[in-house]
Amino acid sequence: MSKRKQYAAGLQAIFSTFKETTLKTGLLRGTRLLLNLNQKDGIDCNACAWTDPEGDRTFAEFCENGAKAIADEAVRRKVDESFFSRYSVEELAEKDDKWLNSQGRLTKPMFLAEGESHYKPISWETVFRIIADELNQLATPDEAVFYTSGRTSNEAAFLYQLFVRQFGTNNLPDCSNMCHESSSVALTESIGFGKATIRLEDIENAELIIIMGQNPGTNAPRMMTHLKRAKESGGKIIAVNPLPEAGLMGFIDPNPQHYASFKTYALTLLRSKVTKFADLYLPVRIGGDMAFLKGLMKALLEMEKKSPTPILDHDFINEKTEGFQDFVAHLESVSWEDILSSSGLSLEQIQQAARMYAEARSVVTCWAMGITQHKQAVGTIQDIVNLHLLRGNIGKPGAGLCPVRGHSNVQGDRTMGIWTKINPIFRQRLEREFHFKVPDRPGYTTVEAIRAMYEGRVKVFFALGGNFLSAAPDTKYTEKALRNCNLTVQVITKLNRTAVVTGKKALILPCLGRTEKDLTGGKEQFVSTESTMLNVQMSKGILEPISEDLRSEVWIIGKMAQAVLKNKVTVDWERMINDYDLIREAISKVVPGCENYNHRVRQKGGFYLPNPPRERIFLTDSGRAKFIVNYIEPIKCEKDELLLTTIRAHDQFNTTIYSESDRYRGISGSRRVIFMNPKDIERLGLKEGSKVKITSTFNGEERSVEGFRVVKYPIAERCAAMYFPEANPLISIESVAEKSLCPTSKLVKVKVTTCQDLS
Ligand SMILES: Nc1nc2c(c(=O)[nH]1)N[C@H]1C(S)=C(S)[C@@H](COP(=O)(O)OP(=O)(O)OC[C@H]3O[C@@H](n4cnc5c(=O)[nH]c(N)nc54)[C@H](O)[C@@H]3O)O[C@H]1N2
Ligand SMILES: Nc1nc2c(c(=O)[nH]1)N[C@H]1C(S)=C(S)[C@@H](COP(=O)(O)OP(=O)(O)OC[C@H]3O[C@@H](n4cnc5c(=O)[nH]c(N)nc54)[C@H](O)[C@@H]3O)O[C@H]1N2
Ligand SMILES: [Mo]
Repeated sequence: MSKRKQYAAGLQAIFSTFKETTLKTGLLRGTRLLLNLNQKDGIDCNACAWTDPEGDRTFAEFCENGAKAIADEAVRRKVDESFFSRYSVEELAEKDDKWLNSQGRLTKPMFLAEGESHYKPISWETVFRIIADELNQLATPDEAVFYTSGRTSNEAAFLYQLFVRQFGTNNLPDCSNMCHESSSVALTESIGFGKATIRLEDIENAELIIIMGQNPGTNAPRMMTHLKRAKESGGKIIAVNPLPEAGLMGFIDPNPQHYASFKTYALTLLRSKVTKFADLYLPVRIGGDMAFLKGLMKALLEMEKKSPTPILDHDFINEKTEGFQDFVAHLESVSWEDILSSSGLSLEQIQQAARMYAEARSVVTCWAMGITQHKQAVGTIQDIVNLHLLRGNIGKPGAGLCPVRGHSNVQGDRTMGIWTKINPIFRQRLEREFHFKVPDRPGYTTVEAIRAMYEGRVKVFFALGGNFLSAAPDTKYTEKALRNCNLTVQVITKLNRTAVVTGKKALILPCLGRTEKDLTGGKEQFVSTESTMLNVQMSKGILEPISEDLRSEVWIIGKMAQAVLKNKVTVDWERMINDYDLIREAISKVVPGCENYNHRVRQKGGFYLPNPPRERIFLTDSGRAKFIVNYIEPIKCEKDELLLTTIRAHDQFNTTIYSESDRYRGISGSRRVIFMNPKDIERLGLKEGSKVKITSTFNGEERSVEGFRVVKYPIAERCAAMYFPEANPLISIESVAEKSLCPTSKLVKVKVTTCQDLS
């Protein structure tokens, strides 16, 4: 254990960056990679979806955690045939994700035949025969599920959904179903558009930035530079989070090119001169954000009644929105008592936030998983929109909504059609271009797919990236679901639990990562991705692939499509996989906003997709942005129950764990901890360091994990936090967000008791 940090980055971030890259990839290779990262013709960093700056870029357009992610992919250690003959699948299934990942890069396609104990090497040709045999003998195409994680490129994603829909199903769940699905659903209903309405310059020009349920210092570190610029031009920050995260409190910019001189840079680092971030930190109770937002809006209405001049933007409300009167009536009916008890905040804190909101001429709200992974996530996000509509804080400079997307291309994958539903224009164009009928039945989302596998309604599980088992809720249930399948297939770069907890048969298909050169079709290919602020850019790897048996995702999909669809083919898959420009031509014709894709993606810095709300155009049925009423459902807890949230440490990328430490929160040595408020520790008769069992109850069913250590932490009272994915066995498969079906990974009711068998 070390001291909890009060700011993010600084000297330690620089040390960590160079340690990670040089130790894992070597000094030269590591430096080459870093200098190439996020440059205009370089590699799009695979660590998060943050947007790159528009103008000139500095030589260091990376952050500590981007460096870790890139180094983790570019490791030189290999998992080869001998590894798989040494360990049976059963033995591998006993290992955790950290161990599996640390074995190195996968190098050969491997097959686990039915009844066998070990994976064996297999040729690519046989791979596609096995997949085709299995898929073509299903009673219906809906018995197969095709998952996507958000690192897949636009080109691969477009081809994948085309294949899956030609095969005959919309079963295209993705990691977004566990991530920002709530944002997409909420925003589409409210403003007719499911993405961010801002660009980087809006953050820098905002007079107020509200950061809710997001930990930027760890999960989007490049955002810190823009927050710092906003602060330097007089902007204020309100942080809403049950944990006082280091990156919300302050920042020391580690990029020398962001300073006027080397001297100021050196002095800032050496003297630890922190740029203070949060002007107001609100330790909201877990799940209390909707109550907080309603309180803030109610306070605004009360202020307006007393103020000689209007506080709300009535012109905007009249011209651009609908539902205002009903919404005001709703706010008036919500009691302060409910607001205060649900949010866990005081009236003064909420009123102060309201004053700051009213004083700011432009406001940006950013949010992430602390908001989306809740039962009432969609309603909460709609209240964020309502708040912005009240003062016209959308579609004007320095103002707007910013769901900060996670995986580096999760947003692009959705734009390219990875979705269990389909946009009508997209559908029409896809059918016309490729002469087939897209199936009507909406596909299974992630949670629905798990249930379907569990119940035997799905027999083949194919994953384009990701680590489904560890990422999904209800680990034991999901494990059974996967084991129920006839065939499970993982297109991955590194070993993970989903590759070793398998269906009756299983395939591991090793693919190229972003850092590697893609020479498919005998020429250097590039791919493209979309950032959280709708910037589409190319990405081109520079390293020699770690093994000659690796294939690109595009190649794997194209070959699979030919093997499975055989003579039903209406797409020239072979030409497309040999020349990605042809895929991009198809994207131009099918995907709205992607016209002339080949040309525009080659421009330095790429291009932006259309963003109607940024121009105050709302593509809802009425053409107006909607005030939508949602009601607070108070979360009732028993006396000895706590609300548990599951969070990421500084040394992990989702299910990929780099080390056992979490520097900013002062944790080292073990991730098996539970963060608790000192008062709760005392009230429950526990002690700092106690080894505990954590039990969740949902719909009368109990789930538990044990052997976790209590850590005293300034977390909001009656709240607790554990790391994802260690805590996933506690989340019931039935516990999902309304409308979006996102697992409620940030809201689990638990009891914490001392472990019987341990001191
Ligand atoms: N280095 C690194 N970068 C990443 C990732 C990674 O694992 N590592 N993952 C990527 C992905 S896929 C994603 S989606 C993003 C995730 O980025 P984040 O959403 O920042 O990640 P989480 O750790 O899940 O953090 C959620 C934050 O919400 C807070 N929180 C929890 N419950 C509540 C609540 O009820 N209300 C409020 N207001 N706050 C709450 C937590 O304290 C925490 O600060 O990051 C992306 N970038
Ligand atoms: N309890 C809890 N559960 C959560 C969350 C939470 O906050 N709490 N967060 C949820 C969120 S936001 C998300 S996005 C999901 C993440 O779910 P996933 O996206 O499924 O999981 P990852 O851990 O990102 O996937 C890592 C694996 O991807 C493979 N991989 C890496 N790079 C590439 C590549 O370039 N191509 C291919 N094909 N494979 C690659 C590697 O083999 C690696 O093992 O987890 C969700 N689960
Ligand atoms: Mo995510």
